Amino acid sequence: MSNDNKGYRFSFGPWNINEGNDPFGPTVRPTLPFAKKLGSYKALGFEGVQFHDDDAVPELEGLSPEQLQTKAAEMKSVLDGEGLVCEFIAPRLWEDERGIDGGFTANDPKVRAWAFDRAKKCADIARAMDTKMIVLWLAREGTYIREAKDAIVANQRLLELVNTILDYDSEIEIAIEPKPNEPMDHAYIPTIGHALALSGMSSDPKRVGGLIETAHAVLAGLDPSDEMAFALAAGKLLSVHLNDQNGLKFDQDKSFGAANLRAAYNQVRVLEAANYADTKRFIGLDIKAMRTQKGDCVTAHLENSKNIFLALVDKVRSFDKNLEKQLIDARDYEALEMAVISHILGV
Ligand code: XUL
Ligand code: MN
Repeated sequence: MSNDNKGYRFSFGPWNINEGNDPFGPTVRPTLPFAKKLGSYKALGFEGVQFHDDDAVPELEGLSPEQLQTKAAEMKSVLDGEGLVCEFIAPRLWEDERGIDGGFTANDPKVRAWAFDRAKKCADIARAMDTKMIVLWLAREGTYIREAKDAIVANQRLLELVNTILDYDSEIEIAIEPKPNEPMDHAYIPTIGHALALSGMSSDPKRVGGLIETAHAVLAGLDPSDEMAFALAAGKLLSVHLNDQNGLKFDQDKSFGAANLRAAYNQVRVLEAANYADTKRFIGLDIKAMRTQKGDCVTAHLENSKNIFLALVDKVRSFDKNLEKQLIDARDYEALEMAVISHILGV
């Protein structure tokens, strides 16, 4: 496979080079130093690094604002040295003990104050690392039982969060990454429809959009390409997390196209139809290596997913558009379906 990225820019997060632990078993691979992970990006044809706030500035909680700036600037020069850019910063509240029942929607006002403050720190880190984008994956902002929180108030608090970030930094843009469940029974803002409704209610809707993850859409029982289309129609698809998901179970983060190649084709198709590559926004991956995979620096899942994406770009571009039009005009969707499948299979 060549290194031609066909006009697209690719990113992944350092957590995608993982140690293989899951809820039923410990790590099976060593934890790599961050520098070693960064070293693999260019070699694999990736240019963007997705960061949680504490990936960018480890142990940020104890730092003064000046120290935070210095550490973020240091990470920025490390990226510069590697020829990489930061795609986004995402607040990681869910690993802190204070965030045990969520942060922004926590019932405890002290916890909410901490969470809102952390979102502002994210904006500071984003500015120092030369990105405009904050990603909100709302991990524990939901409930295990409905009676635990006031859902109306919780949604209002999420709106307050969005407005707080927008006010704090007049250049920042917010990409909400919806997910319907896990770790919670039900999460608030489960779909892109919810995310864009929140955007519409915000003080500056132009700066609030979505990041759509394939697996999250499938977990919501929705088609990822249609979720992307909804955001694209509003001009609000700020990024994607391509991966795959085999039905309704835990969030699998499989390689792109590995569970449903036709759905993967359709995600590429909608991105191509919107000329997403021309926006220079990233094709982000969010993929776990299989626990069974041997080796220290396990990256095949990332390379494979990018190659599958690029192969599907070729498939989308080479599909016979005249035939497509004829079959649509004739309303012969049986023939259209067979034409698509034959094309994907190469037969
Ligand atoms: C969780 C998930 C996160 C976000 C970043 O399901 O997808 O890794 O993408 O916080
Ligand atoms: Mn994700």
